[in-house]
Amino acid sequence: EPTGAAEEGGSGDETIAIGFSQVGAESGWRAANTKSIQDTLTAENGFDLSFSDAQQKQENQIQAIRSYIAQGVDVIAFSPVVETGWDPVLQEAKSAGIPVVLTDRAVDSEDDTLYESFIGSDFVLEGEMAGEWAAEQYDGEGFQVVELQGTTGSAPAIDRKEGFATAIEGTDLEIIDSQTGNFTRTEGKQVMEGFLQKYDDIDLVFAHNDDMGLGAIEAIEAAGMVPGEDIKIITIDAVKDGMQALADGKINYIVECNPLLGPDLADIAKKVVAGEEVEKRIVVKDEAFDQEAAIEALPTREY
Ligand code: GYE
Repeated sequence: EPTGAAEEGGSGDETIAIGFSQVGAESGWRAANTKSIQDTLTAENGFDLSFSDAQQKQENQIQAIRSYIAQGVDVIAFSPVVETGWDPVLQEAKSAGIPVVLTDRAVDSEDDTLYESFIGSDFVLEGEMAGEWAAEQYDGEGFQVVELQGTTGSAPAIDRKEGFATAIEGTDLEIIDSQTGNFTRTEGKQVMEGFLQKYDDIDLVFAHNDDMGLGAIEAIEAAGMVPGEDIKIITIDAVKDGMQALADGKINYIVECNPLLGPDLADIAKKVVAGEEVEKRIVVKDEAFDQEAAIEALPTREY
């Protein structure tokens, strides 16, 4: 394989073959994340991208990673659907000399030599920001809270749950039930329907992403109640549909999770392939929005 510079009128760089195993297409956040990756890891930017969608199944991701190893790509990137169970396949990549970059979600492994870098938000902090706002607004009102969790075993579900619980400790907000809606609108709606049948005094929904919150809105409206008023809603992500619902008063507060990870991934992938040192952890910064802030942000919102 030819290496190095001095080719005819080119960029001076060799194309980087990168395999990316995406979680799935479960949410608006995921769609924006996929678009960012596909728009950034382009031929013009020096990449040859192989992209696969694991449909929220770890075995599909493991299979995709194995096929990237077999292809002999220069770098593998993926967003692990769940936290545990990655050591064997990451060990295989390491033995093959192929660097791995984690984007969006973390793995739970004792051995941090199995990947080069992890680019993504601080999900515990996101949960805390959601819980702090809830406490500020509603402490003292004896609020009963139901929680719509993300995909069981995923980093954002585990961390957002923990962050929120920590932030409402010592207040009179009480989480009366918590179930997974798998980060999808359909399952968020179904789980909320179940909660509404089971409890007649739900005051607040904390949904681990906008899509499940949007599903909950449908269930609340179908039950003849007004989302954002009769039942308050806090979500995480701040994708367009969520921000629109916040602007419309159907959601009360959204903590952002920035999905535009393509540029950071391109940068890290280039460095890793060039054998440069990279930061082990790159934390993406997130804001939060109330109704007024959403109305202001919507016209120029990228995702
Ligand atoms: O919040 C959710 C998506 O891993 C941060 O996955 C991501 C989460 C995001 O399905 O909408």
